[in-house]
Amino acid sequence: MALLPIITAPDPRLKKVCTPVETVDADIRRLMDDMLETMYNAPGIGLAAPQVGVLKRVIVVDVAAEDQPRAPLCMANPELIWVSDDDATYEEGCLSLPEHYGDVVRPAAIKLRYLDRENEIREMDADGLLATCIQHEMDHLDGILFVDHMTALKRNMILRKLLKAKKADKPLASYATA
Ligand code: GNR
Ligand code: NI
Repeated sequence: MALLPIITAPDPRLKKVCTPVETVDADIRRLMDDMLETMYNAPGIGLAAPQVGVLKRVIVVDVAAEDQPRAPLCMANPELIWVSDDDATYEEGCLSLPEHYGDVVRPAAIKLRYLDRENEIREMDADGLLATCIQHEMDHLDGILFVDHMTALKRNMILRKLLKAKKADKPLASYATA
C-alpha cells in the first residue's frame, strides 16, 4: 500500500472526463487500496482517482463515524440508475479544494450500479451522507468539483484563493506547466 499525492485545484487533471475501467484487475485493485489508504490518511470520507492523477472511473468511499468499524466501498464505473425527487443540502468539502466549504443541493437518495473490487457487478441504494459523498465522487469522474454547483461568484472566489496559495508555495516554473 502507498500514500498517493492529492492534486489540488486549479489543475487541468481535475477537469477531465475519466475513462471507464475495462476489468477490475490486480492493477485497479492496487489503485483502490492505495486510494483508501490515502483517503484515511487525509482524512476524508471519499476519494476519486483523478484526485491522485489517474484519469480512470474509480472511486472509494467510507462514511463510517470515527468510533465505528471501517466500511470501505471500492467502485469502478459507478452509474446512477435512479435518483429521488427529494433533494438534500450538505455542506461539502473536497480534498482538492482544501479549507473551503459550501452548501450543495443534490438528490437525497440514489440507486447505483458499479463494479466492485472483485470485478462483480453490484447495485446499491444510498441516502444521507453516503448518497452525497458518492455523487461528489462521481462528479470528479466527469471533471466536476463541488464549487461547480455553486454560484460563479463563490466558485471564483475559492479558485482564486487556491491559485494564490499555489503560487505562494511553488516556484514559478512548476505551476506554469501544471
Ligand atoms: O472528505 C470529504 N468530505 C466530504 C464532505 C461532504 C461532502 C463530500 C465530501 S467528499 C470529501 C473528500 C473528497 O474530496 N472526495 O472527493
Ligand atoms: Ni472531492
